[in-house]
Amino acid sequence: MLIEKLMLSASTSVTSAVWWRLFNIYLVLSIVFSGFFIAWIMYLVISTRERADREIVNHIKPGIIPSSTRGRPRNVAFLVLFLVIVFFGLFIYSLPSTYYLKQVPSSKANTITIDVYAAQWTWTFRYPNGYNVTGSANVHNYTAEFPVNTTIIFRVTSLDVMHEFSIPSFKVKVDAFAGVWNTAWTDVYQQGTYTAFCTELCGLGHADMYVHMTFVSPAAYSAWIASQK
Ligand SMILES: [Cu+2]
Repeated sequence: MLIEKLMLSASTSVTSAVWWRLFNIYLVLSIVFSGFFIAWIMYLVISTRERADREIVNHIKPGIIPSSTRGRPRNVAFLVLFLVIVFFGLFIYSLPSTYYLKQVPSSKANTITIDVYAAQWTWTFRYPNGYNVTGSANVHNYTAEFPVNTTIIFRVTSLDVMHEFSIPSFKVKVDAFAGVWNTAWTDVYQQGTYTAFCTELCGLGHADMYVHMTFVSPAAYSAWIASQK
């Protein structure tokens, strides 16, 4: 469908697919409403251009507030009511998706939990078998693999200052605070290398604080993790 081709999306994961669906609805409504209002304002500007200056001069007198019955108050009331309905409609529509993304799945069979340690200025992944991988712009020759088609729960903490664990491709973003475990999750269905960034200014090396994550098939992941200690 044409509309689907026009939509912006990068559905590499369950979480980003939900995120993009919501984003595109906001995008389409924004274009439709702003287009309508711009067209309406242009129409009013053109259709009322001759009378405008005289009427306004007549209406503005020092110390006198113009009558509120001037114009079309009922139309304005309908418009405001309509916009309020749209606003709350979108708000309510967004709640299930927001809840879905924030709610870490607890009872899925195919799940692995990765502990993520932020530090100035590296990321360390701790796998379920205790294997650690540390990565950053200044750490070379590391490999951090993850399985696709698997629910991955990230438990995120910091060893020093405040950081934020962010994987833009999956729309995963969670604060990293010392002494606190925050969780985020995703389920990736496209193999490839993605990058997690720190998105909380955390000192001199902040810009170097990113780590590459390689998503491979579950079988390849199992073989890789089994060969690490
Ligand atoms: Cu940081």
